[in-house]
Amino acid sequence: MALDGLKRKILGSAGLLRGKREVDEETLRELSKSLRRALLEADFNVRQTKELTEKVERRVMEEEPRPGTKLETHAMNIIYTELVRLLGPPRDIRPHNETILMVGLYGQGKTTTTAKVADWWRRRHGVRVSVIEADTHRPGAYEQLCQLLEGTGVQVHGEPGEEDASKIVRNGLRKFKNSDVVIIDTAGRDSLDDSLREELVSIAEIANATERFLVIDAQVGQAAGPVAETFHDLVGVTGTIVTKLDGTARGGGALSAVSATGAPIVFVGEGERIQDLEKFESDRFISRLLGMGDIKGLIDLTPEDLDQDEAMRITQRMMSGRFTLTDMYSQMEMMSKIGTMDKLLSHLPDSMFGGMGNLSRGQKKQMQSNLEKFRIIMDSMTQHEKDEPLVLKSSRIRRIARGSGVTEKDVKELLAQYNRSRKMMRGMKGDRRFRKQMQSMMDLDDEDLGMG
Ligand SMILES: Nc1nc2c(ncn2[C@@H]2O[C@H](COP(=O)(O)OP(=O)(O)O)[C@@H](O)[C@H]2O)c(=O)[nH]1
Ligand SMILES: [Mg+2]
Repeated sequence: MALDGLKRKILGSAGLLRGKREVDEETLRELSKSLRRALLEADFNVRQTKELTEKVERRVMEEEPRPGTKLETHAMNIIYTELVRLLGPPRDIRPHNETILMVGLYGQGKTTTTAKVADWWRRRHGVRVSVIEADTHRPGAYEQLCQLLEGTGVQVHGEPGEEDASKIVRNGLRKFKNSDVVIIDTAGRDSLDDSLREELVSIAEIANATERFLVIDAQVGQAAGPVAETFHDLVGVTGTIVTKLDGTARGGGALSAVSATGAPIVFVGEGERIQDLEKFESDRFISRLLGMGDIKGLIDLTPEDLDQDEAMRITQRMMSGRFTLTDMYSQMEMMSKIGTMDKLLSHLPDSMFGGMGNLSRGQKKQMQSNLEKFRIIMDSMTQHEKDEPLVLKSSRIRRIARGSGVTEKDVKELLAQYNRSRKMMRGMKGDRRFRKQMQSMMDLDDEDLGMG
């Protein structure tokens, strides 16, 4: 796992509060110091580290742990939410109609990542994916790409010996005009020289790419920030892929530097094999990094830990009566951030989430396992389908089932769940008592809820 050692050190920091009933200043200072050291050792930027530890220190001191929550858990929750905040919100991608240009310096993992992303897309979305090898400088690049993609069903276009990269791209795009996703691998140099600049700009123009992904090696550390900015000026980077996170304990440098540039991290590479790619979502990444799944019962987040803006947005949508599949998805995502459903439910009015408070333990468990499946199914839907789920008739249901590798029954289950949630939202809108509870819980007034 990436960033080895960081987990142990962070657990150690929070562990300073073990067995304590109150936070004393000395322990808090120790905690803050050891957290700072842990982050700096993982190469996080000095300023970001300082801000994060100060924030954690203040929150541990000022915020009351919920009744029954140990101080240590309280501190872990705060550290978790602040790390997630630091790495930024997840970056959505569209499953279809994408032309992706991969750019980056030499040896960063562009060709490997091109193959990984192609295979990921095919597996995840069940769409036709093709790749174009436009690196005319490295002999054997085409061969390398073909080898990586052998047996995956992803088509490769290359013209070994051809020196004009633009020509290869033009030919490839013509050949793959029926593909749902086309990914173009380009050449890199040790540094961004004039000829590479010209070549990239010209390919970018011809390809008219919907995404320009910068591939960057985690070893680069905080220098990833300036590199990202340089490429951004050149081709308008829409997302970053940080590779070789498996190979360094100091990956925090690249991750945090890239997050700070505003070119969000879309994937991370964690190995040489084609399947060693992860869609980057900071909350999942951090909870895995901190091993929150392993530490049973350690994390029990409270509604206050959730992103307030997101909570507010969903509540407004719910109350306005417009409730899309995407809203349900966000709602489910919020829920899935909470360790267990019971914990969340104890904070919510009974009527919310379809009276789930009254479900049996078994039913709740079932619900949790559905979350992951729903997420995968919805990744295979278009934006329009998510906005207007009523358009989902049998042929679309069939396509989505195929794309996400589930049965049609699974898709129908998701739609049934959506219909139940939607009805319930409608019911709640008219329920004055519920509105009051919602308002006091989230500190909203009628205007915030679209009722003004
Ligand atoms: N450990 C590890 N190695 C990687 C990863 N991504 C790429 N590599 C290796 O890095 C080297 C350079 O990769 P390549 O794709 O040829 O880089 P390019 O020059 O940017 O196209 C190869 O040996 C890859 O196997 C990764 O996520 N983890
Ligand atoms: Mg290459």
